[in-house]
Amino acid sequence: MKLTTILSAATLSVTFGSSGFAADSSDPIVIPVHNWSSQIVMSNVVGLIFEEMGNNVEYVTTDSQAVYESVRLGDVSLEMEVWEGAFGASYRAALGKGGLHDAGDHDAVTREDWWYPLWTKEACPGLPDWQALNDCAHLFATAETGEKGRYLDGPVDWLKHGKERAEALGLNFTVINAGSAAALWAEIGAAEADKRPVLVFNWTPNFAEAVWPGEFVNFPAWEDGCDTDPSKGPNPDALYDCGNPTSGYLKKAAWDGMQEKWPNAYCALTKISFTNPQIAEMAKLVDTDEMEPEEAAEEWLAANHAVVEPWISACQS
Ligand code: TMO
Repeated sequence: MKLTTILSAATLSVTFGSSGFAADSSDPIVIPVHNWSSQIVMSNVVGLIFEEMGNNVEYVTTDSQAVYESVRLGDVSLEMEVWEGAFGASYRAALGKGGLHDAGDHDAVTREDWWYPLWTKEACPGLPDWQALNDCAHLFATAETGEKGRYLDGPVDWLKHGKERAEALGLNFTVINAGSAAALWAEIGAAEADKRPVLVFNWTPNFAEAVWPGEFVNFPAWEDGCDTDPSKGPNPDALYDCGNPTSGYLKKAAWDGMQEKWPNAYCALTKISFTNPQIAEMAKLVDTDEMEPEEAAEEWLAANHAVVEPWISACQS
């Protein structure tokens, strides 16, 4: 090769290498997946984006609380859905120990809490105020719960502290953990035909809002420290006597080593930001349209490539 050719090749890569000479490691970026549809689909969409940028990726199914320790230690590389209500405490604990950091917020605004389909309010018109719940508890009673109302909370690893909430606020409800997200949708579906009042854990953005109009119960407003300081919230002796944040964040978290090991993928991660409708659509493709999450991710990405293209092109070396 002539010297001039070598020089101009070097010049070209300086000119066009938007992130310098650093190339991403060929080691797989390890992406954790959990037990609700939008997170699984979104994680697969992001995996496809990284593959399009020339990276290798690997998916691991992990507990949605323990994952923050795994990100901190670099066993997994990132987390795509840090919901403030469910995971804020575990995320903050891992942040405090060091090893992971905030990789930016999604555009989405989130809420996770006790929820009912609208027909429930016809039977219990004092809703959505939480103080209406005890007068209506009998409407939610089942053979299993006797005199008390039934509240179907999320799977245990979402740590919703429903039992503590019911106790702290003196609610005449038995709190039962669903075995899976699907069990929540089955509970609503089974109540729909005869418009039976039903109370379940739900969240937004989700597919459910397009299927069943409904409302969250309004609990005493969230105060920082409600989960660590009994003096927060209306019951001076109890934790968890507040609702979840009503306009919660949805963050991305990254292992501190990610930027150096996969600079281009990391750059894209910091730019990725999904909206409420985009996340609801990811869930719908699985929960309503019954696609496999991998297939749903391909479908979503094919329909929305223009959304992600700027994140890729801004970060490719
Ligand atoms: C963590 N989740 C979105 C299921 O509430």
